[in-house]
Amino acid sequence: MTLKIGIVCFPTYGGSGIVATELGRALAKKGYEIHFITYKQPVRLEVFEENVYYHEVSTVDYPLFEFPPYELSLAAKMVDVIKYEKLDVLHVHYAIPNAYVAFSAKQILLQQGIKIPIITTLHGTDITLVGKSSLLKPVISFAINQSDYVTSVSEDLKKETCEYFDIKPEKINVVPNFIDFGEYKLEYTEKERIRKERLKRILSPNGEPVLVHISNFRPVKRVEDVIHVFNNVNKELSATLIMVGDGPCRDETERLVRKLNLSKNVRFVGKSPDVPQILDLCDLMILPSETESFGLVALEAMASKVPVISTNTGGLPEVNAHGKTGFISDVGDIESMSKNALYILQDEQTLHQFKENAYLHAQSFDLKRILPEYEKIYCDILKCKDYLQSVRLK
Ligand code: GMT
Repeated sequence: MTLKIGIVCFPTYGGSGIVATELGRALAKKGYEIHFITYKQPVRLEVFEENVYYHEVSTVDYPLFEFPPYELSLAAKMVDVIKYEKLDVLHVHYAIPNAYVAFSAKQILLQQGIKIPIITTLHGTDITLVGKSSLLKPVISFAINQSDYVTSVSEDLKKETCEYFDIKPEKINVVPNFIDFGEYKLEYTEKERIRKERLKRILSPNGEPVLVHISNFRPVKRVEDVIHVFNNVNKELSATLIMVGDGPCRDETERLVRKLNLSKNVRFVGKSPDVPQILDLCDLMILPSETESFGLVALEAMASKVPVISTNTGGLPEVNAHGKTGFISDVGDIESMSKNALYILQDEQTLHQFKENAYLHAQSFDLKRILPEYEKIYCDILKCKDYLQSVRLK
């Protein structure tokens, strides 16, 4: 039996899209037939991959519409793909608007005698920021409650969701984000080793530590805190900082770097598809987010043996083990983050120990361990009496 799974996500650089895409690709490698439904080719998806299909949502343009009705187009595409491709299950990532739209599609299909279970994965800002608008609250509560199965990427996000919305804890199951260790290469051919050493020399000609921050440069990431922490570190020991990503706070951050006279030490590289390659050159990540339901970049860093200085907000303490894989501090506590960064970087042995700890801890989030959890959810949901008809034997 080949299960046909529809995956709906945001296709851009955000963490939820990355998790959804990596999940789909991993399932496809195991033989599941995966149908992505999004408005753009997901960033980490190749144009052609075995068992993977991509269905683009295009919006309706008409002079009357000041805002193209995206939700309508998405619902129409879901209905069309589920029917035509005979999907068994639809997995939507990010509650807004995907969970609500999936519910509408499900109702439309029910009228036509087609039953499709909906799984919703909550990622973070869909609950902690956007979802907390009092206007949206009843719609989000409804959409989550109507999903046949709900997962959240951390215990903290589950707690927040249940506290704020009208949702019972037993409705939500925590399935943490994962890392595909196959992508994080720590062994090199001679040629790759020479290339890495050459790049490392460019970034730190005198063996200076290389710090890194990766985000979408939104206010929630508190990117200016990264610069202040780096400034304090750099006063004690000369260092380099790589800023990866782009977003609304980038300009003001670049101005701050100039003001603090740090331009020679800080490199803004913009959005990059080469995150593992960049992390491979780094010694320490700084993630001072205001809120972070999981912190996928922290996990990506740890998988590359990069310890993490982060805040203690949201799901970050579930990922970054204090005193072991890095340190966690209160939001905005620049002094504590700077002190902790300097502690890790104080000598080679301490840094080495934190790097090894980070790598070991990241392995508990290995794709090999998390993928079966999702597979079990798909199988459990399709074995429900109500859905038996929609499981086809091939
Ligand atoms: O805000 C972002 O960084 C993007 C956002 C998203 O949904 O794409 O990220 C959220 O989902 C990620 C994947 O599950 C989590 O790792 C991030 O922690 C979470 N972001 C926040 O909670 C701010």
